[in-house]
Amino acid sequence: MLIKHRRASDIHENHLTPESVYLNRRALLKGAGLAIGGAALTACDPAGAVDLLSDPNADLYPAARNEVYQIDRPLTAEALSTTYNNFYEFGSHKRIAKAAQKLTIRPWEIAIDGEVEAPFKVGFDDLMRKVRLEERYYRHRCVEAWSMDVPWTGFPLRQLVELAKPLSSAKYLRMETFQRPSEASGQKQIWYPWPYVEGLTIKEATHDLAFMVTGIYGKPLPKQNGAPLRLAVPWKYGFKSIKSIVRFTFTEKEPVSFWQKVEGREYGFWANVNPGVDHRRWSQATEQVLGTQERVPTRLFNGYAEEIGGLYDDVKGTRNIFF
Ligand SMILES: Nc1nc2c(c(=O)[nH]1)N[C@H]1C(S)=C(S)[C@@H](COP(=O)(O)O)O[C@H]1N2
Ligand SMILES: [Mo]
Repeated sequence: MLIKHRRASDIHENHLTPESVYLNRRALLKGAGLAIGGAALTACDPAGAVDLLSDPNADLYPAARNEVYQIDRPLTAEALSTTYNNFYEFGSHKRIAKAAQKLTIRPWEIAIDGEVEAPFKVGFDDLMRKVRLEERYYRHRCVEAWSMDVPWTGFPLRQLVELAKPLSSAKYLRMETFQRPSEASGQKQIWYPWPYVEGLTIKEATHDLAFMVTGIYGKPLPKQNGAPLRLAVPWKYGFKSIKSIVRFTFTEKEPVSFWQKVEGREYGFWANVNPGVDHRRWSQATEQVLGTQERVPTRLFNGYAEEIGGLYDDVKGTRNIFF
């Protein structure tokens, strides 16, 4: 019986968690709390830890790490990145981890449609057998001027684009989150334009950095971080990294995102990180590193300028890619 109560963290933590995480966590637990954007942060245990023994994809974790993606800062403590979340479907504040446990993630059907050879639906667990998982350490920069450093597990979005077989008319990929106000009380706030929508150009979606995330810290993704499937586009502000995706639609026209609809003067389609372009209400020059007392300079494309290379050569000059 005891084994049933083992948490994913008990099983994997000792051999998986890099030392930096422990150090960071210890530092975090020592300090009573810290202020970020006015909110007090206190340390707590990872919420909604996934029970690996009952997860149908447990055999896929931990995935081999892709060493190409390095970060020059310690990883953010798991206890912090799984309890300090933006997920407006569960409330417009950071403490949504508990409320997010209401989300039903099995079964989870994903629709692929629009400008494709033939639209289809695929269950998340079936999709997991069609892709190759790997682990990547990525920086994450929220538009609110805080950042974290996360070991994601997932697969390049390009693999999903290839499965979808888009037509040459497909210029953009529109992604959509679930719409279930009975599970996600934030969706009862009818002044928000639910469901959450995000979009990328096909060129961006097939860039190696664009990553579909299914896990974190070597385990399946907790609900509050966007289970079962979310995006990570680390050179863009965090709101582009849409969570709990149920639909991928290939389009000719540029999709309009959730945040563009909420406040089009503050949130544009591109949202590429640039310390030299301020938000309408605050500076983007520096960022508060979650779990530390440090404010550090923000970097162009969040430090991914080299990887981005000539990705925007054809749009530069015609569009402001930093909005
Ligand atoms: N569906 C959905 N996706 C979302 C959000 C959201 O509110 N709803 N918030 C975004 C923002 S602003 C950020 S910073 C990241 C936060 O991801 P995390 O909670 O895993 O750190 O998710 C992004 N994806
Ligand atoms: Mo964000």
